[in-house]
Amino acid sequence: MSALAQNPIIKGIYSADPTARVFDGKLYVYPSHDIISPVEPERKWFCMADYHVYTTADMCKYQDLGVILDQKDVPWGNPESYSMWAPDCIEKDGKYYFFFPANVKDGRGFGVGVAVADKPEGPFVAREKNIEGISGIDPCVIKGYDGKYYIYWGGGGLMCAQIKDDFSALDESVPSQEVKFGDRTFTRVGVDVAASLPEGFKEGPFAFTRNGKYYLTYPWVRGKAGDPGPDGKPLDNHTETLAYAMSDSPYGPFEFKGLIMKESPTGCWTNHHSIVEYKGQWYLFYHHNDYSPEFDKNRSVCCDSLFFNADGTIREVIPTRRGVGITKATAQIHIDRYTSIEGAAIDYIDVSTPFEGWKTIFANNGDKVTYNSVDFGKGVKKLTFGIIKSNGAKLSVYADGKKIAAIDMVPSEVRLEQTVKMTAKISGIHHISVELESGDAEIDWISFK
Ligand code: FUB
Repeated sequence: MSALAQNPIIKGIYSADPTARVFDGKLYVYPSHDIISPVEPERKWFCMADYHVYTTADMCKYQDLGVILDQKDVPWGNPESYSMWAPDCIEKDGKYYFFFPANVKDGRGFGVGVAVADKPEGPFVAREKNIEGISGIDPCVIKGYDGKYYIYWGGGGLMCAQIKDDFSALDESVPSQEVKFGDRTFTRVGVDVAASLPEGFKEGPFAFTRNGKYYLTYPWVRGKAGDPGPDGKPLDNHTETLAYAMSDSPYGPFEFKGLIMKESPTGCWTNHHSIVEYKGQWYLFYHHNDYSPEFDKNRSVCCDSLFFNADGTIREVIPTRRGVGITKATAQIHIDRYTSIEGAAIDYIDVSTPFEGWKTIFANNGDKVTYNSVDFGKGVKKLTFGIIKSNGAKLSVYADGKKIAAIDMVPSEVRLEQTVKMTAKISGIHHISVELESGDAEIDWISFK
C-alpha cells in the first residue's frame, strides 16, 4: 500500500497516532493501525492488532514497509486484546527501540513494552517483559540535553521518568508516590508533568527539544460543553485539540503556551501527533477520521507544515487537504485535496467505500479549485481529466494565473478519461487552478503528460 503527500497521507488502511522520526536521512512514520474488530465488528471502539511502518524520502510518496510487530508476538501482552495503541521509536547506537502500549496478559490495564531491531523497518523483537512501573499508554522517549533518556506517557495523568540507557527499566532516581483513586490506593511512578498545566490533558504526550528548550505537546480538551469558545459562542465541539507547553527541564515545570491545532473539523474525538524536523522544515503529523466519517475510531494520518515564531512559540497549524510536498505534474493530481476552493464542492466518490477517495463537483460558472506546488519539470504536452460524469462542461486550467489548457468535455454519465493538448508552454513548479466556464462536471483527478 502506498501513500501520497495529500492528506490523509496513508490510504487504503486506517492509521492513527503517528510518530514521525528521521533515521539516516529518511523519514519514517510509526502509526498505530485501526481496524474494524474481526471478533466483534459491531463493537464501536479502538481495535488494533499490529503496527506498520512507512517511509518517505520526499514527503510525497510514502512506502508501507509492512507489519513490524503483531500482538501475538508480545510475550507480556494479551494476544487477543487488540490494544496496540500509540507507539514511538528511537535510535541509539545503531539499534532501533520501538516503544508501544498494550493490555497486559497478567493483571489489568496497559503496560508499555520495548521491541528492538537492527533497522528502522524491523523485524522488531519484543522483549520478554514490559517496563516495570509504567502503567499507561502512549509512550514517547527523548534524549535530554543532559544526555539522559526520558520517557513520557499518558493514562491516569501525564507522567515522565528517566529511563535507563538500555530502556529496560526506569532509573532508580525516579520518584513514586501513593495516589488515591476512588477507594483504591496505588503507587504512581514518575513525575506528573501536567501538574502546572490547565485541566483537560487527556493522553498522547509528545515531547521534543529545540534551541535549549523542552516542548511538551499533547491532546487537550478545552472547556466543558456550553462553555464559551474563543469567539464567545458556546464551544460544543469538545473534542481533543493539540496544545503545548515549554520548560527548561524534561521534568518541568512546564508553562502552558496554547494550541497547535484546534478541534477536528471532521468531529474526530481524538487527535494524536508528533512533530519532526526534516530537511530544514518542521512538520506536524496528526490524525482525523477522513476515511471513516461515521466512526471516529477508524482514523487516518495527515501531515502539514509547522512553523515556530522567533521566540520559540509554535504557530497554530490549520489542517489542510493539500498536505505537503511537491506533486509531479505527471501524477494523478487529486484536486479535491485542494489548497483553496471557491464555489466548487467536495464529496466522497462513493460514501459506502470512502477509501476510493473524493471528487470535485463543479456546478456553477466560476467554481474554482487551486492546488499548490505542481512540478512540470521541463514541460508537458497533454492534460488528461479523470471524469466521473459531466453534462458537457467547459473548464480552463491555469498555472499561476496563466491559462495553459482548456477542455470541452464529452457529455457522459459514466467514468471516462479525456485528453487535451496544452494551449501554452509550461515548465517548473507552479500553483494550478481549475475553473468551470460552463456546464457541470465531477472530476476525480487530472494528470499531465
Ligand atoms: O489510538 C488509541 C488511542 O487513541 C491513543 O493511544 C490515544 O492517544 C488516542 O489517539
